Amino acid sequence: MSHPLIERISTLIVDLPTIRPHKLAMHTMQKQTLVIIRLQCSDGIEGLGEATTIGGLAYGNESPESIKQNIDSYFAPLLTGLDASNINAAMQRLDKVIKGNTFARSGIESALLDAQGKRQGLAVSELLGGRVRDSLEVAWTLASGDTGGDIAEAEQMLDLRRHRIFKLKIGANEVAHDLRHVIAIKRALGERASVRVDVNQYWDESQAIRACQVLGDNGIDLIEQPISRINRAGLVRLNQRSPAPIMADESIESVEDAFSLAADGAASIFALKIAKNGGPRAVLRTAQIAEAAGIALYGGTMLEGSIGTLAAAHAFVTLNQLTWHTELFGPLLLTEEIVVDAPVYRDFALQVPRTPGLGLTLDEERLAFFSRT
Ligand code: MUC
Ligand code: MG
Repeated sequence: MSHPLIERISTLIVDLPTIRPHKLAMHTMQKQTLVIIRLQCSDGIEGLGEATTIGGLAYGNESPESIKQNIDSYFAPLLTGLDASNINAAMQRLDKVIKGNTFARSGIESALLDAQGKRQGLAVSELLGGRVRDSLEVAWTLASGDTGGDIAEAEQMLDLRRHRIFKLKIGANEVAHDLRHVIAIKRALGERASVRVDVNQYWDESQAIRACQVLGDNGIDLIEQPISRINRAGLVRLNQRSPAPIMADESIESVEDAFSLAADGAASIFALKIAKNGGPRAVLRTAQIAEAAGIALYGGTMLEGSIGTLAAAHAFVTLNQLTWHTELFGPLLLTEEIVVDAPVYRDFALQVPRTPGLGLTLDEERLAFFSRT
């Protein structure tokens, strides 16, 4: 039997507006930029992937422009002509000659999985060993920058039965100001919602010691990446003394990071992101490390559009326990779509399609309209 070959890999940068400014400690988003990957195979099947980050270089080591350039110049020539149905062989070829670049790698792995799923008539979750759930509860991030506005937004989400878990992005302001903001929101929502914070590494240990105590004492359920990923020893100490559990996000830039964090006891929850680990299969290796170490799991996002969001979702539905649920709300933050059928959100959860591959079809007209030329 002849194998389908990878014939061509093309990349497109797409800019989509957000529904409101999204204020993070390191960057205020007015739009999101997606890198869309189209992987054409000799059997006529096309695999779709997405490699997306936040705020150019504000979050990680790769920007949309560098992702596109690196895939075009380095990834595509290595992969062209390989067997499209052998994902292990293709990804190991990349491992051999390309260091890092997990965001780009994740987009490529997603596209290979999408193509193989379409070829075999299987959803990506089935290729990954089989799903144990059909939907994923999804948190919403309150990041309008205004306490009253955030409370109104949360109330609306509760009324719509869209979200009942809220993550607050803090760290840009004085600690005391941020703590007042968080406590006011928790008081307004009470037991109707789980309220969590993401500091995106903006505190130092001396600030975090007290702030974690105050947050825990005021009913905040989880504290994400309070200090720099560089200060591993500080994270270990915080994990031991904080009354609210500490989640590692930026600390995990690879599967190997996950292993050393687990070995050091630096967090009791891991934020899984396909982009940080190099794809839906790679993120499951991080999940396995966490499971072995007794670390709880959370399905994170880089605020991807529909393609990247479903690539992550297909991996997350295969997990045994997802104690802290997910934040796969990226498509809901955007005012526009580039796929024909947008992912469905219902009853606080994302419904993960059972159709072949990722379960998405590009809307060629919308894609062309929003693509950079
Ligand atoms: C992060 O650091 O977790 C996820 C949701 C959101 O609003 O920003 C991100 C990135
Ligand atoms: Mg985070």
